[in-house]
Amino acid sequence: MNPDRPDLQPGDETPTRAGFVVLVGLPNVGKSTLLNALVGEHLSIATPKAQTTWQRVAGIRTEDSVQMIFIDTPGLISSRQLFHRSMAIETGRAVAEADVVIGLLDGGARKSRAELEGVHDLLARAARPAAVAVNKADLQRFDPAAARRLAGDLGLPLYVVSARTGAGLEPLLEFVASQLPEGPFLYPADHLASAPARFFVQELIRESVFERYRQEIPYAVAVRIEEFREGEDPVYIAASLHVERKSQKGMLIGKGGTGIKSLGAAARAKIEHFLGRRVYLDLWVKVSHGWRRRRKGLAMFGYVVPDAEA
Ligand SMILES: Nc1nc2c(ncn2[C@@H]2O[C@H](COP(=O)(O)OP(=O)(O)OP(=O)(O)O)[C@@H](O)[C@H]2O)c(=O)[nH]1
Ligand SMILES: [Mg+2]
Repeated sequence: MNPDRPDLQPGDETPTRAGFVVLVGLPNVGKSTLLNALVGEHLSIATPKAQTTWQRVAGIRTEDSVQMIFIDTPGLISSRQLFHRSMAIETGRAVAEADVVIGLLDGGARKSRAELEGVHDLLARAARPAAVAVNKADLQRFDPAAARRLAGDLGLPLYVVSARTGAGLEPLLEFVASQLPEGPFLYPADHLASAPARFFVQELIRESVFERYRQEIPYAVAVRIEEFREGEDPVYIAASLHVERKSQKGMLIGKGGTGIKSLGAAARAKIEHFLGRRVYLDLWVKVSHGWRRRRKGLAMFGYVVPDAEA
């Protein structure tokens, strides 16, 4: 018997399907917003700034006999910087493990041919079922022409969606369900996420940093959860925020500590909503010199460490 389908008798089950559906695309096209819309929960942080997502984030959608594990990925960027290479490796690994790949484009922003080439090449090389989706259909300036060209060139189906309004998601979901391999569910049917709560807490703090600070600050801040005491009420959480330079520490803390105070209040509200519990949030700012440029720095925060270049 299928433990997730106690309503069915042996012999009369529709075979279950399950697998990984990877969302890839340029930065800021709405991959994280789409993952959240597909799962119905704010799991992956999404902000107006490019390169918000630094790691894979999984969100699980189970309906009837199909389990889709959507994987959000860092936006594709070609850059030799160590941390950008780390993110590109992360995205590449997700695609290598995918059962279905969705190449997402932004119908509200013009992109150069060179930029779109990266998406084209990735989808062409992926060698697995794939589709092109063009997002932000709710915008007045929406133009699907580039996405239509890309889908046409690759011989892939095209879906028009709005991650913000949820328009157009059903046909995309039907396509995904039809392409997934037959097999048992990989997670219990009521699970929405695979990462532990502390991962989401760390990300919600990063989201607050992205929303409240400008210029280089959001990109310089790594967050580490130092303590997470769920047995207490309110839940006690201590997190360290690591900047790259001493001057950034002052910018993060702000005059008389006002910056870090209001950051803490904003992040705490998000975390309380996510956990459905009251939270005491303790934030500490530290300097980890140039952490993004050092392999040790990336390892310290759990990011992929690229091999040394030949
Ligand atoms: N109008 C509109 N805006 C959207 C839609 N989907 C996403 N956005 C906005 O686009 C911006 C980027 O969204 P994200 O989901 O963070 O984009 P991403 O592709 O994950 O970006 P990276 O993590 O940087 O690669 C945010 O301001 C979103 O609110 C949509 O369907 N319509
Ligand atoms: Mg993202």
